[in-house]
Amino acid sequence: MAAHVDLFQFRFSPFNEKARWMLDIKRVPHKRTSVLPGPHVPKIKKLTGQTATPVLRIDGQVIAGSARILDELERRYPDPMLMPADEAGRRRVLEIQKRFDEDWTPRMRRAVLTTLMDEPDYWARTFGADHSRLKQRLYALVLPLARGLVRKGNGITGPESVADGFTAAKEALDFVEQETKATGYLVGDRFTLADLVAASSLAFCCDPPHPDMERPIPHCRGVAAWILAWHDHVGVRWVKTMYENHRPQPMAQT
Ligand SMILES: N[C@@H](CCC(=O)N[C@@H](CS)C(=O)NCC(=O)O)C(=O)O
Repeated sequence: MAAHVDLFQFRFSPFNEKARWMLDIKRVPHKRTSVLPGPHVPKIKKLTGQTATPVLRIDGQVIAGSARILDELERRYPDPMLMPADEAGRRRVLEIQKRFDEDWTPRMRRAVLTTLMDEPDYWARTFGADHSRLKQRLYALVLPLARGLVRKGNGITGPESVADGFTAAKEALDFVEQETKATGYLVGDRFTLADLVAASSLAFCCDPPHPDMERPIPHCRGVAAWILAWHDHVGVRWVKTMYENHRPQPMAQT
């Protein structure tokens, strides 16, 4: 019998995109619950004892942390296989995932969140995309009160966080440009979990045309400037190619 699978997510978030992409590429029917940053705390804490998304519930087993979720989904659903068959390849994939998860993605996110915080209406339409316009409006009204919490929760210390986010994006895009030159992929000559992780993280440098990562249009000023900054980077072209060739439509059921 098919497993009962629930994903508790933030819309458009790169860590959540890893879990969505994995579920979709493995063709796992699932239900998504989009929680709003801030109000999400009690629900996610009750489920997991911590507050970060994504959270996967699969046949009653609750898993927090995108890397653990990907690991479990790869184990349960081996087709298509996203880990290399050889030990060295597997080690390299995990190394790349760790670099994105612990370094580049949080640094880029600080920059993006800083600009989004100046645009409460756009913030609410983005994270609240699955909610009513009325709920989005109310959320936008209370958001300015939560700025301090968002800064603290994401390690945003000041304008230097924005500059550092740009540096991180440049490092990560240069990395994929360099490492995919030979085969088009980060590890070996086929699509692996490393490509899924890198493209999920870098999607917010280009908003690839996919319902899970293309933010509401028109973009707010900060998002438009961020995307423009990376427009001509070869790494961005690579991200779009990964989305075109390897990112299926959502398997989510309502
Ligand atoms: N290391 C975690 C990081 C997850 C994370 O930072 N999630 C963010 C959204 S992108 C979040 O839910 N933040 C709110 C919170 O931590 O309360 C993972 O890989 O899942």
